[in-house]
Amino acid sequence: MFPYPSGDLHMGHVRVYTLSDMLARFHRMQGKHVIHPMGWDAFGLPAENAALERGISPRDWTLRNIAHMKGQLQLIGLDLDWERELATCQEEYYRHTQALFLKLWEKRLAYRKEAVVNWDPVDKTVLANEQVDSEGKSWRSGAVVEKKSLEQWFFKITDYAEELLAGLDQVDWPQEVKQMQRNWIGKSQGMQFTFPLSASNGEPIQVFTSRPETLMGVTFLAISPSHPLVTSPLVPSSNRATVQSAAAAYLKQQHQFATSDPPKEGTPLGLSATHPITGAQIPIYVTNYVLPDYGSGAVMGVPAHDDRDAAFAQSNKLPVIHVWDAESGRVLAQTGGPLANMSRTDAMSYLAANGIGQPKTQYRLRDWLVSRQRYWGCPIPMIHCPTCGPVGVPAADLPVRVPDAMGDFSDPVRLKCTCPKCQNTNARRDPDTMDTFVDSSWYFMRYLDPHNTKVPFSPSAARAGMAVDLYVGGIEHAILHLLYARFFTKFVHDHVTPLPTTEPFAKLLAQGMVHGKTMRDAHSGKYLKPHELEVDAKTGEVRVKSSGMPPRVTYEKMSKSKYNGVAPEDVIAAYGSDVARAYIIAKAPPNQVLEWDEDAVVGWARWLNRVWGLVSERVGKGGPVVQVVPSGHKWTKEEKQVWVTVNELHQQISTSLENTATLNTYPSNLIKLTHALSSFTFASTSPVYDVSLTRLIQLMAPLTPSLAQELWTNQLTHSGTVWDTWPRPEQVQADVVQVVVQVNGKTRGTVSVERERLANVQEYVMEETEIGEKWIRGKGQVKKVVVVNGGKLVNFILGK
Ligand code: ANZ
Ligand code: ZN
Repeated sequence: MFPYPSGDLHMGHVRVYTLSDMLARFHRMQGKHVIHPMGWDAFGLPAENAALERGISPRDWTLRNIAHMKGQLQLIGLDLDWERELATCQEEYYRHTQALFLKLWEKRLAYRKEAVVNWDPVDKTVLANEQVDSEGKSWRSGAVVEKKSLEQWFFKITDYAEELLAGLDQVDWPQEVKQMQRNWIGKSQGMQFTFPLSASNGEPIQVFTSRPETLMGVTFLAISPSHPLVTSPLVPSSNRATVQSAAAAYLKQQHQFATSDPPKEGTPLGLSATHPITGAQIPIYVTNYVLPDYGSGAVMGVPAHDDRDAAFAQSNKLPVIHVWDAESGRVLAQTGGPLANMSRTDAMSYLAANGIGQPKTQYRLRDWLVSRQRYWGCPIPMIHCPTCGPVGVPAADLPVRVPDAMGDFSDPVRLKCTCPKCQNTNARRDPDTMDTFVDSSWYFMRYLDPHNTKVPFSPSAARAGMAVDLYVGGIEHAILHLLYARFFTKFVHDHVTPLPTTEPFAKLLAQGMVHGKTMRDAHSGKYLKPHELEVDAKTGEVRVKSSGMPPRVTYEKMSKSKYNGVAPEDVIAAYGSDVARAYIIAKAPPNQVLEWDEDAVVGWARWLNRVWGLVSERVGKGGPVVQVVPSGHKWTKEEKQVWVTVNELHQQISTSLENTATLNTYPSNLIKLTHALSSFTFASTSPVYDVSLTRLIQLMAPLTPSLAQELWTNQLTHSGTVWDTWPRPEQVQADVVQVVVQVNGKTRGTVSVERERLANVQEYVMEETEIGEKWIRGKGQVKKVVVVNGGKLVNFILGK
C-alpha cells in the first residue's frame, strides 16, 4: 500500500516496506519477474491544513514531503522500481482518474443525487458513511457530524454487492478482513410486505423483514423519522405538531448515535394499517430506532421475537403475540393462522405464492458518495449546463486542473464555462473534487504502465500484470480502501479492459502496528518524558526521577503525546538499516503487534558483527572461498553434521519466506546457521565450510541486503552479485537420528542413534541407553514394541 506523504516516515512504514522488500528480493532471487513499485497517495486534507498553518501551498507541501520521504525510504535499503513511481496529485495521473470517472458516468455507474449527507462542520466537507465512526463523529476531525441536503456524486458500488461478496471466496486474505467486508456489505434475505393504510387510500407502508415467518406476531408498525408518512396530511391534525416535533428530535438522536443503541422511543401517528393476513388494525408509530436508509425505512413490529420491538412494546404497553417455536423451528399452531406448523422456508413459499409478500434481498452497503468540497483533490470532470444538465468534460480537455491558488475553489469566475454539448455560455464546472479513495482505487493498475499518456494503462499491461500477487498493508484499510479497490477492478474488467481476474489482490498480508515502549508514573498514570526518568547506575533499572519509583511500562501506539515514538532515521543512524530490518522481521509475526524495544535491537547488531567476523576470519586464512565441494572430497563427520544443519535451516527459511505467516522465524534461523558455522572447528580450510558460509550470506540477502552484498563482492570476492540466485536446499540424511522413546505411551526422552543402528533401534535403546536402564530394563515384561516413523519413535509396552 502506497503511503500518504505526511512528511516523515514512521516505524509502521518501515515495517510494511521491509516486508515487501524482503519478499520481492526473495522472489527475484528465484528468477521471477517481480514488480515492486512505490508511489504517493498525494491528495488529501492534511496538505490543506498544513497550507493554512504554514502559508505554503498544498502542492509545494506535498512535493516537498515526497522528496523528503523518498530519501528516507532509500535509507531502509529498499529495492524499489523507482521508474514506476507515481503520485496521485500529478496531472499525468489524475487526468486518468478523471477519464475513469467519465467512464463510470457513461456506464451510469456515476450519478448525481440530492442526498442527506454527513457534513463535517470542522473540516467543512461532506463525508462518506465509512468516514463516520460508530459515535457519529468524523474519522478525521473528530467533530460530531451533521446532516445536510446537497446534490452529490455517487458511484454505484451497490450494483456490485453480490460480486463483491462472492469474490471474497477466491482470495487468500485473513479471515477477519474478509468477514469485515462481508459484514459491511451486509446481505440479508427476507421479504417485503405491504400494509395498506386503514380508512384511507394513502400510500401503503412497505416493510422489509428478515423474519417473514413471524408475520402473524405483528402488533404495531414502526417508521423512521424521515419516512414520508410523518409529514403526510393523513396524520390527524390533533397529532401533527407532536408527531413532527418528535420526529425532528428522533432524527437528531439518530445523527448523534449513528449505530449505538439509545432507549427505544416512539410517538403514535394516530393512524393504523391493515394486517395483510388477519385484517387487524395495526397502530403506526414514528420511532427513533428505525433507520431511514435501510430497507424501506419501516418495520413490522414483532415484540415476541425481536429485542428492539420488545423494548418498544413494553414501554408503550403494546400486545405481544408469540408465533414462533425456536426449538422445533416451526410457527406455533395456536397463533400461526395459515402459517401454523410451517418452517421458515415453508412460510416464505406460502406468503410468496399467495401474493402476501415478495422475497427480497437487502444489502447494508450504500452507494459511494464521492463528492468532496475540497481544493486538494482530483477535480470532478463534469459541467453543469442549464439546458443539458450534467455533461462530461470532453476527453481532449482533460485534465481539469487543480487551480494554482487554494483561495476560494468555488470561485464563480473559475467555474464559469461553455457547455461542450450545446455551447450554452452559462454552464458551470462541478466545483468539487473526488474522495481521495478514488485515487487509490486504481493506482496498482497504473504501476503496470505508469507512463502511458493516452489511457490509464494498456490492456496488454493489465492482462500481463494483474492481479497483485501480494499486497502488504495495514489492517486499518480492511474495509474502505480494499472494498473500493475491488469495486474499481470489477468496473475496469467490465467496462475498460478485461482482466485475468476481477479480484485485485490475490494475497493480502495485513501487517500489525508498531507499538512504542511507554513509560507512565505508576501513581498518576501520567506519561513521562525521557528527562523525567533516570537509570540506576548499579542495577541498570529505570526509575522516575521525582519519586525514585519504577515507572509503569506498557506498549502503545506511538504518538507524540506519549513520548514513545521511535524515529526510523535515528535507529538507522545508530545501527544501520540491516539491523533495523532484521529486528523488525524477527520481533513478531507480520500480522501481529510489534513492540519496539530499543534494548533488543542491539542483539541484531551483534549478530551482523558475528557474521562479519566469520567472513573475515575465513578470508584471513587465505585461499579462494570455494562455492562447490569438489567431487572427490572426503567428508569428515563434522562436515557432514554441519551440512545437515545448514540444509535443514535453509529449508525452513525458504518455507517461511514462501508462507509469510512465520516470517519472524527467518532471522532467528539465520542466527542458528551462524552458530552452527561458529562452532565448526576445522584445522585448515574446508570446502564444506566455504560453501556453508557462502550459503549463509545468500540466505541473508533478502533480509540484510547491504551487508550481504558487501560480504559477497568485497570480502568473499565471489563473482556476480549476491542476488543472482536463491540456492536450493539439499535433502541430506543425518548420520545421527533423534529418536523419541516412550514407555506405555508416555514420552521418557530422546536419544541420538547412529543411522546404521536404526534397524535395531529397540535393542539399542533398551540395552545401551540411560533411558533403557531407568525405564525399561527390569521394569516389567516387554509385551510389545511399536516402532513408528522409520524408527524415529519407539514405544515399549510393558506388563507384569
Ligand atoms: C420483523 C422481525 C421479527 C424482524 C423478528 C427481526 C426479528 P437485517 O438482518 O440486518 O437485515 N429492520 C428493517 N428495516 C429497518 C430499518 N430501516 N431500521 C431498523 N430496523 C429495520 O435486519 C432486518 C430486520 O431489521 C428486519 O426484520 C426488521 O425487523 C428490522 F423476530 O422484521 B424484522
Ligand atoms: Zn448544454
